[in-house]
Amino acid sequence: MKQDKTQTNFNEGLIQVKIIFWGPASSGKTTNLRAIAKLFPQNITGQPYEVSTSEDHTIWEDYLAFQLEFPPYSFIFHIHTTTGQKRFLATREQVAKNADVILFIADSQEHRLKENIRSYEELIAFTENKIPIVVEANKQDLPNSVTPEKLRQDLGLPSSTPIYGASAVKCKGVYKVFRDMIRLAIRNRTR
Ligand SMILES: Nc1nc2c(ncn2[C@@H]2O[C@H](COP(=O)(O)OP(=O)(O)O)[C@@H](O)[C@H]2O)c(=O)[nH]1
Ligand SMILES: [Mg+2]
Repeated sequence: MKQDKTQTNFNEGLIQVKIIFWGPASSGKTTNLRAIAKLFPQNITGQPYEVSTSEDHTIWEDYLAFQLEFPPYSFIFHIHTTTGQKRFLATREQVAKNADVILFIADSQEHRLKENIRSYEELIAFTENKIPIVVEANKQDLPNSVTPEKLRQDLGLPSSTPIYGASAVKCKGVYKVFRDMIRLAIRNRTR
């Protein structure tokens, strides 16, 4: 029987890390989670789940656990996506509590700027600069998307916050984002 290592948190070498995907409705949070599962099928552990309404909106969260061996340590990254819809702020805050790193997934399409700003401001108010943030400018494959640099300016990102362009449906750029996110999460946990 395959051992479910998420249960063995009494193991000294096991480090559990919490990662949150945050962003406006339909920016691609669930799609990013699926892209990670597709890129690293051998690292997925436990049972991923998605909780959505009938219109395919995430109502509570999606979840995926990702395991990485780095002897003598073993990392388990618990990735939760929050619901992007405005009315679910309380849910978002509940899910995002005690996160080690937050990935803000923006929808790069020009007409989504206002929603990106609203969601980013809400995130900053929530984290109060205590949790590291990585930003993904998703949907770069669409012709009406703005560049990551333009989005950096529009969101007013501090220079210390990394931003990457990506297309989650095409699995492009996701690896780089994921790598950086893990780096920051581990640094946050071990400093
Ligand atoms: N063109 C394009 N569409 C995307 C991309 N990422 C997600 N989508 C689409 O955007 C819609 C919302 O994505 P979803 O992952 O459900 O968004 P969520 O509400 O943030 O979880 C879906 O129709 C996705 O197929 C992308 O990189 N490019
Ligand atoms: Mg979703």
